[in-house]
Amino acid sequence: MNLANKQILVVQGDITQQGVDAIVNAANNSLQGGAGVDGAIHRAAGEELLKECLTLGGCATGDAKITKGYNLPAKWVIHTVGPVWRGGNNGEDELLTQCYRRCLELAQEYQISRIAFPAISTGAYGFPLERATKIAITEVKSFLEKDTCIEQVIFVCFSQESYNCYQQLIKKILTGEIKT
Ligand code: AR6
Repeated sequence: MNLANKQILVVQGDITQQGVDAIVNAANNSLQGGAGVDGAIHRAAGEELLKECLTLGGCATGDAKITKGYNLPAKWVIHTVGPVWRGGNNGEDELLTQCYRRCLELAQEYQISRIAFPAISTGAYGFPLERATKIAITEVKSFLEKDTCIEQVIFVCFSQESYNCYQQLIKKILTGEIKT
């Protein structure tokens, strides 16, 4: 495992304020905006973001699409669509893993070095927090172990509960206490 020159951070806050190269949006298939983090990102970016999103033809669950960041501090927004939790036996884990992977692949393609993620699917889409957090950290860790231009990944947690969960799991996963 070589994470020597890479950084994974957990912060509590609002992803729209992050001064990184790209922030990730937990969107829906229409890419036409919504509530939660999606609503916050569209409000902060301004209406140009919606205009660009409307040209993209939606996004499949587990996939990701990139737009400019407009009025956001971040240059780019990577929109991904997490799975709706339907009990856990409907491919939810794989689809959530794919969300993180596709976002990181797009970031790589656009030579992005700093990227911030929200806790995809853990709000309106009902994915259990701890299970989603393990998937998020595991996928980011394995991506950063490869040869990539991504240097820093920030997990931006909105709630205290989510922040505590990420803090606990990140230590255990990065130290190998939890095998992934
Ligand atoms: N910054 C960071 N995280 C946030 C912010 C913020 N400003 N606001 C909320 N969160 P959700 P989902 C957290 O519901 O579950 C939308 O309507 C929130 O506390 O935003 O993937 C879309 O259009 C939670 O931990 O996304 C879709 O229809 C996490 O972001 C649907 O919701 C994700 O919660 C997607 O549902």
